[in-house]
Amino acid sequence: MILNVVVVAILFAFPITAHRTSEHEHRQDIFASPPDVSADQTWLEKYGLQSDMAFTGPLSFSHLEYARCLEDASKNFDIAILGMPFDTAVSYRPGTRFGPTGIRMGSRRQHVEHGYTLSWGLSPYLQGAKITDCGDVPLNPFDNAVALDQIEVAYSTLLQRDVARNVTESTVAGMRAFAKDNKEHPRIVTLGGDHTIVLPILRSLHKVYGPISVIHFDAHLDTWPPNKVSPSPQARITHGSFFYIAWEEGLISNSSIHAGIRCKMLGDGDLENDESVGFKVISTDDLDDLGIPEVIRRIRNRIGEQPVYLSLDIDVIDPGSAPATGTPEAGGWTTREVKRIIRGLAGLNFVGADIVEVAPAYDHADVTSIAAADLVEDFLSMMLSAEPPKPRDERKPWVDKL
Ligand SMILES: [Mn+2]
Repeated sequence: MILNVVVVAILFAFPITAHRTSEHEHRQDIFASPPDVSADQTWLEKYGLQSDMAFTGPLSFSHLEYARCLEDASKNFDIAILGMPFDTAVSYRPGTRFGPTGIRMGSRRQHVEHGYTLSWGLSPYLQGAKITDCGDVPLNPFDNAVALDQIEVAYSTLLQRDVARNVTESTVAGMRAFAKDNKEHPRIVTLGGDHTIVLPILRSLHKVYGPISVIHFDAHLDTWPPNKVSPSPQARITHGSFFYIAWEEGLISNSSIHAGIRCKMLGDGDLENDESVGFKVISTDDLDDLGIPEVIRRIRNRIGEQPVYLSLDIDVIDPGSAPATGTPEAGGWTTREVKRIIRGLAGLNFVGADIVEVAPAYDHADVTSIAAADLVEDFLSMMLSAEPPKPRDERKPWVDKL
């Protein structure tokens, strides 16, 4: 009995990557087999298949199925995880080309059979949706014009793939009502990459959905008009100007919203410009003054029933909790606060999401990568829930029996 308890405790601490498939059902727990020194057996005979553990094996997000979806048209899914290793349009520290790999490293303790949380009351992996890690898009690191085209072509390629599930069994209303072709398209959660990658993503989404709203978590506005002395058209497009360009191109509707803004600006003119390209601002301090429920209410009210894209720059979080980013700003939100706001957005009509600006070289003990991976798991729950989870005390009231 005591041995069983110990074994269960060890397995809980070190979950083995064994998916519930017929092949994997035969995998054995290496901790569960008592040693038998007399038997002349192979590993397979004695311990079973060579299972991957949380800290071993090939690197895919949350140990999900990994596929090269761009080249294999037979791969379909409801939600794709897709890496965009791009960092050649930043104004300060580079390094987000390592973001997708860093976030996958941060997700190693996440697992399809360990996805249930108290805060959501569900596991995103058990909602009937097929979620696949589609790998990284090989992007040209020397020519931004080519790289941005590669991002758009890759995104559009996956966006046109058939969804995997029977949509009538969906836990959320299908997005087909918003698509110009009245067809349900898969959704993509992109791992950046610097924030510039959102421009070609919005171009791709526009072809399917037309103009969409954006919920933008960031310390910075990212709506700055392009530098007028730029020597080339390509140099207009940076991680600080891409939303301005998106507005110029008519990709976003005038009902977008920032959350977590606290950067230094030139002055009020920056905010007037920001509003003129379709954004409202929730500042970092607003969270203290208004509280989380009111921040959630304002975002939901702004977006309403429209199709919406979520873009989260990891620098919205305080650099103390997420130091590995290119342009850190002191005094940000905590990871917990951001997670609570994300939960409050479930049920909006999300057509896609990203997390960007993770530059793992500036990290300490994977702090930022772990936060980013955890937020991506929240994105999955958010996209697969018809409404925000009820407070835990409502789901299971506290009963004090003492
Ligand atoms: Mn940004």
